[in-house]
Parts: sequence; C-alpha cells; structure tokens
Amino acid sequence: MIFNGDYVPPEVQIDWLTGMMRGSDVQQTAKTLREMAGLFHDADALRGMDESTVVYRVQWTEPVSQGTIGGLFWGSTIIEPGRVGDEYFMTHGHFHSLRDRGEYYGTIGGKGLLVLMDESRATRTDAMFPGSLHYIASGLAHRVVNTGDEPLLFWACWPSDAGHDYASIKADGFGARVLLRDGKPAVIHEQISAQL
Ligand code: PAN
Ligand code: ZN
Repeated sequence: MIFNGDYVPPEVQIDWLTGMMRGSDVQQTAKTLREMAGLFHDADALRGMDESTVVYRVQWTEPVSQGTIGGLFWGSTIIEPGRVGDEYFMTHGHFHSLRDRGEYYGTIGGKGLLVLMDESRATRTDAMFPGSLHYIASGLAHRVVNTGDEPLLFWACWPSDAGHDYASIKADGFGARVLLRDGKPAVIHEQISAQL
C-alpha cells in the first residue's frame, strides 16, 4: 500500500553538526525577544535589550500534514547563548495539544537544561550536553534553556498529530526558572502558595 506510488516523501538533507536542513519541504522560524516578551521574569532587563535579538531558530520538516495519525516530524533547534537579566535564553516551551504524545530530543552541541513539567506543575530538569538523548514522556511540557556560552543545538522527533499548546505556558509558565546565581546556573522552583 505504502509503495503504490501515491505517497513520495519529500527529499530533505540534514547536516548533523550544524543543525542545518535543506530541501523543498523544510520550514524555519526564528524567535526574537520581541515575540518572547512575558516569558522572561525581568521585564525591566528586557526593555533595555534590542528586541530584534534572535533567541533561537528552528528548522523542521513535515512529510505528512499536521494532525496525521502515525506520522513523525523532524527538526533542529539552535538556542543562542545569552540572558535577559539573570535568566538564560530558552525556548517558549509547550505541552503537546494531544497530551499523550511524547518526543525525542538529542543534543549535538552546547550545554543546557531540559525543563520538564507535568500537569500538576511538578517540574524537573535534565542536563543537556553533546550526546545526551532525552525521551520526553507523554504529558510533560518541555522547554530548553541554554546555560552555556555557545549555541545549544539539538534535534527533535515528534508525532505529526501532537500539536503544540503554548497558551498554558504563556499563561502560567513552568514550575521552575533557570537563573544565574553566584556565577552559575541554578534551578529556582516557584513558591507554592499556601492552600487555605
Ligand atoms: C521542538 C520545539 C522547538 C522550539 O521541535 O518546537 O525546540 O521550541 P518551542 O516550540 O517550545 O518554541 C518540539 O518540542 N516539537 O514538538
Ligand atoms: Zn514538543
């Protein structure tokens, strides 16, 4: 059935070490500080920065249309080194719209932290370094933070029907932030307000 000629996957080439992708099907986006306003906790520090600064770039291929059950997407993300105030550059982060869809991340260069959060806001981090492989279990929101002084590059593979839920992260953030403390990155967990 799959060989009957109805479906020919698009040709794409990747450069493992730089994260570059080539092919007619490749899509790309660059996220600037302007688009990320509200995600960093220090609004004053953000106001003092050039809002056209690129925080990260994503390239990816969608060999089947979004929402297709059983397909896979593939892409790279490069996060620049930098901070807004004491908070390291990072991705937006998201839950998958279909919560029971997982993902793989694999790191090529740089160093950072993968921040994972479940629906109850319990949050933990995994170290990212060249060669680190991350199985992101279904139900976990995921964000990557570049804690190094060079670009952080990782590849990702995710289900074509996963979808991205950015709204809940924009509204409530993650349960922890990665901040510069005493000259090194520290994971600062949110204060849980007392329940009456
Ligand atoms: C990744 C991410 C990519 C950018 O491909 O989409 O790293 O991060 P944000 O989407 O949070 O801006 C992925 O997790 N796809 O599902
Ligand atoms: Zn994802």
